[in-house]
Formats: sequence, C-alpha cells, structure tokens
Amino acid sequence: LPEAVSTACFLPMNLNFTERLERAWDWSGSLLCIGLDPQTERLPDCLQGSERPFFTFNKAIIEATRGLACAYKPQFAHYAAAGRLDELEATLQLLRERVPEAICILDAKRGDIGSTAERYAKEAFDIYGADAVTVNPYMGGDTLQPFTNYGDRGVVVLCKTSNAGSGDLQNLALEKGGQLFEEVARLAATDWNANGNIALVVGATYPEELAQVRKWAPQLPILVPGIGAQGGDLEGTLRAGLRPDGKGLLINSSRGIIYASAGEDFAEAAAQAARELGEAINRYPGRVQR
Ligand code: NUP
Repeated sequence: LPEAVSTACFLPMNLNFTERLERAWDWSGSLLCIGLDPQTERLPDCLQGSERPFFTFNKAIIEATRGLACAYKPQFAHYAAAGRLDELEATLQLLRERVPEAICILDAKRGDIGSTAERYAKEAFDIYGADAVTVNPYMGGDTLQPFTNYGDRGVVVLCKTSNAGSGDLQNLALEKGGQLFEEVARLAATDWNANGNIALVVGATYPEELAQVRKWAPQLPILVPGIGAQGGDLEGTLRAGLRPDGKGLLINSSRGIIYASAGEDFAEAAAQAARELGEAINRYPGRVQR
C-alpha cells in the first residue's frame, strides 16, 4: 500500500462532516453522487492501451463533471480486483485537488472487530484520504466506533441495500416490532451517532423502506444507490427521502453515468448523463426548501 497521505481533507478541517456535506450540496446545487466503478472490459477502446486506464478514465470524467455533483463514490473492489489500487489512490488525490468542494465516499463496506476495524478506518481515511467510507453494521456498534472516532469524516452505514436479496436479513421482523433495517436506522440516528457523522445507505429500489428509514432518522444523510443500471425509482426516492429542507440525499449512479458512451466522447456523454439526472432530481417539487 502507498505511504499515508496527509490527513488534510477535501474541505476545511474546522468543519465537521455534516457541515462539509451541507456545503457540498449548496456548492453544487445537486444531490447527485457519481460512482467511479471502472471495469477493464467496459472502458472505451481509446483507453485500452493506456498505462493507467482507470485513472485516465476517471480523470476525464471528473474534469467533465466538475460542479455537476455533490459527491463521487469510487467502489473499492473495482480497483482491487484489477490490481489497480494505485489508480484508486491517484483518483482520490485528483478529486482533492480538482473538486475539493465535493465529498468523496470510498465504497468499501468494511466491518470487523474493533482492532481490525481500526486498520480499515486508517486505510480509508489516512491512506486514501476519503471524506467518508461505507461500512457494514452486521458486527455491531463497537465495530463502527473506530470509524466514527474520525469526527471530521463520514461513516455511511448499510441499512437497506438495493439488491434483490437484501430482504433475506434486512427485512426480518423483530420480536419487539419493526424490521431489522429499521433498527439499524434507529441506532444510527441515536446510540451509534455520538459524533454526529453517520449517514445511511438505502437502495433506490426500495422507496417504501426509505420512507420508514426517514421516520427513524429524520436528519441523517442517506446515500441512495440503484438509480440507472439497477432500475431504481427516482421519484419514489425523492418523495420518501428528501428532508423538508430539500436536501438530505446523495443519489448515486455509477454505470448509468460513466458508461453513457463507449466512444471517444465518453467523458462528455458522462457529463450529459450527469446533467440530465441532476436536472431530473432538481425538477422534483420537494427540492425547493419548504
Ligand atoms: O445497496 C447498495 N447498492 C449498491 O449498488 C449499496 C452500494 N454501495 N451499492 C454500490 O453502488 C455498488 O457497489 C456500486 O458501486 C454502486 C451502484 O452502481 P450502479 O448500479 O449505479 O452502476
């Protein structure tokens, strides 16, 4: 792994994570999060011979989409499986330099006993310099603490995931009433959130559950993947998830944006797709502050 980068963040250190996210929403005027999930076989032909294809691809997309999104979300496995973690690191550094106002979420879905979780937190925040990391709460609150201890960074907890099988466990009924994902939302908004830096993940494929999560966690930021390639429901997401201030959501699309074109115009096509999705989000009446 690379040397630890400076712990300097994308945005001023005196702001906590929530304040930085609010700034990112206001600066971009957007709730859009662009997923940076490069796959070798899907890269445009013009990049196939490139020395650092993932970084070159991301760089073009980041440059073309500056100002169109409040956040970017590289998914760790896409880089690790290709042996290109150096290009993930370079991508995060580029985001820090070129779009310091946007939040960078490292999607790694970490979760382990405390002493190992400490290593994972260090990896995400000190090595990669991410503003936020996704974590799996399955092992309990003590395993989230090493992440939440970084008070200026965000900890994005899986709550109701977008995949078809997410109900196998997440929708299990609890003896005390409610379902497991609701208990995750409740704990994330209360006991687990002593440092005020927790956000949740709820898939755009489950707007009914999103409405439930909003009840348990009225103020928490919610990362919503599943728009675009997974066929999630944008209007249902906005209806169920927006806060009264018209913010509160990070609506992610990865493949729907980055693979908008397989030609040489891939970056402009990605920007166009980002613009269209951002505008569709902003047309929703609830986006206007009430
Ligand atoms: O519940 C989740 N669903 C999901 O798709 C939680 C996630 N973090 N993701 C991630 O979001 C997934 O790993 C991928 O990086 C992205 C969705 O990509 P796409 O369907 O927009 O291409």
